[in-house]
Amino acid sequence: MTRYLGIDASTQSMTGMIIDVEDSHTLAETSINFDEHFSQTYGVTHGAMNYGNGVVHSFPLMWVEALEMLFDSLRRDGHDLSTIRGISGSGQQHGTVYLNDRTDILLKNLSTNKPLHEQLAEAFTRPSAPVWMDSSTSDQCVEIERNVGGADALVSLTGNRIFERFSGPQIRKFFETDPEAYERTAHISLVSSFIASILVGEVVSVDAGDGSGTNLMDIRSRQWCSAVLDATAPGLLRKLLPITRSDEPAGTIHPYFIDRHGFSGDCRVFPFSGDNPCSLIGLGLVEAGAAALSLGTSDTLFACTQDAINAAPDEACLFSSPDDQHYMALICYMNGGLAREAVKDQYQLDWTGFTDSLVQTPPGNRGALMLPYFDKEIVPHARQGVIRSNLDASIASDNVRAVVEAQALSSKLHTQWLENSGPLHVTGGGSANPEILKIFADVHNRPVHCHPTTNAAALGSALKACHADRPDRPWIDLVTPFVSASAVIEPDPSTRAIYSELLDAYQQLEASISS
Ligand code: XUL
Repeated sequence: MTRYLGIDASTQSMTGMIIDVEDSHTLAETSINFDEHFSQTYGVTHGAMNYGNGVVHSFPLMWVEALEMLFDSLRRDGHDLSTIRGISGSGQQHGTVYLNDRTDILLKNLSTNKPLHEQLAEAFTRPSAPVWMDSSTSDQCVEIERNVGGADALVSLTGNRIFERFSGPQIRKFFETDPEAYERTAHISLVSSFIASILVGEVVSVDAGDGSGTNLMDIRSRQWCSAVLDATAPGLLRKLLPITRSDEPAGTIHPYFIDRHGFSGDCRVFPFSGDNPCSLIGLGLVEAGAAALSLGTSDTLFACTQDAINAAPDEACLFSSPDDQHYMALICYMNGGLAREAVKDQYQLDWTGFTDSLVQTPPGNRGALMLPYFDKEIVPHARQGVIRSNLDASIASDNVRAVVEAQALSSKLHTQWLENSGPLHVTGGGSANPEILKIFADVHNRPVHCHPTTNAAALGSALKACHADRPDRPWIDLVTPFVSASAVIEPDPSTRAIYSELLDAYQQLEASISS
C-alpha cells in the first residue's frame, strides 16, 4: 500500500486528498463546505459564528460531522479507504477545543451504532471553539505579556509577539470569564489535534508546527514553555499533552472508522499540524529560501527559514516547520478572501464579474487606493473600517482592482524584511484566479508559480503522513514530483514603475491611519 490521506480542517471547509506515492499521483480531492451543509444546524457563515466585539467561534461538533461526511463522500466517489496506509492532517491554526474528563472514555468506546457527533456531544466544557478570526483578547494579551516580563521576553521564548488570535490569550480569556468550566477542562486541543484525536480514539498531542501558534511553546526546544504557561492560566500544563515530533505515530485508526468507513486496521494516524505549516510542505518549501502566498479565508505570505529569525517585525509570526528542522516566517491578513468577497457582494458581482473588473481596469488603478479593513486587520494592527483614497466608491470595477492591489501592495510592503526574491508559490481558493495572481506577480515583481492543486494544506498533510511512515526518504525527493508548477505568471516589466510609485503612496496612506 502506498496511499496516504491528507485532511485539511480549514476555516470554511474540510478537504480530503488521497495520494499514491508510488506513481506520484493524486487520486482524490474532495471538500465539504461548512456553510453549504451546516448553516442551518450550527448557524455558521463562512464556517464560523461572529458574536460581535471581535468574538468569532466555530463548532467542534460541526467539524466532527464534516469529517464523517468527507469519508462518506470519498467512498461514494469510489475510493476504497482500506487502501490508505497513513493519515495526517491540518487545521486552521490557533483555534482551541475544550474537552472534559469524559472525553477519553467517549473516544475510546466509540460504537458504530451511532454517528460520531451524537457520541461526542457530551465531550466539551465549551460547545464552541474560538478560532483565528477572534480578536477579542486584547486585555489578555496585555496581561500575559506583563506576566512574562514584557514583549521582548515573550519573543525570545516563543519566537512570537502576543497575538489576539493565538491560543494562549484565548485560553486565558476562558479561564478569566468561566473559571469553573476552565477547571473542569481536562484537555485543551487545537483544531488539528482534535481531529487527529477522533481518528485515533484518544486525546493526542499537537506537533511543533501548530504548537508554535499558541504563544505557549519554546520555539527552540519545541516544547511547552513553563514560564509562559504560568503567565497564561493555572494548571495549564496538565491540560496540554507534550508536544510531539511530526513523525511519531499518534496511533492506529480507531475500529469505529474500520467498521463504519472501511479503513484498514493497519492504517496509522500521524500528528496533524496547522494549515499554514502543512501548506509549506504541500508547496514544496522544504529547503530554506523559498516563499509562498496562500489566498484563502486569510491571506498569508510565508517562507521557509533555516533559523528562528529574530529580526522580524512585530507583526510577523514564527512557526516550526512540520519537518521538525526548519522554521517558517509568516504574516497573516484577516482581510484576505473575505475582503475580496465583501467587495464582490457590495457591488452585486459574481466571481466572473469580479475577474472582468480586473481585466477592464489598468495596473495602478490611476492612483486609486483602498485600505480594505472590512474587519479588524492584523497586518498592520488596525481597526475595522474601509478607507478609500482617490477611489470613487460608486465604481465597482475600480473597487475590485483596489482591494486586490491593496492586498498585493501590503504583502510586498510587510515582507521586505524577508529579503526573499525567488518565485512566489501560490495556494488557496484565490490562487485559481490568474487575474489576481497577475497583480501579485507585478506588485512583487517576481514570478508566481501556480500548483496543480489549490489545496496545498491537504496535499502537505498527505505528504507528511508518507514521510512519517517512511522517514528514510528525503523530503525533497518525496515532495518534488507533487509540486512542480502547473503554470508560471511572469511579472510584466511595464508595470514596474507604476507599482513602485503606488507602493510609496500605499505606505503613506497606511502610515496616516496608524498614528
Ligand atoms: C495564521 C492564521 C490563519 C489560520 C487560518 O496565523 O491565523 O492563516 O491558520 O487559515
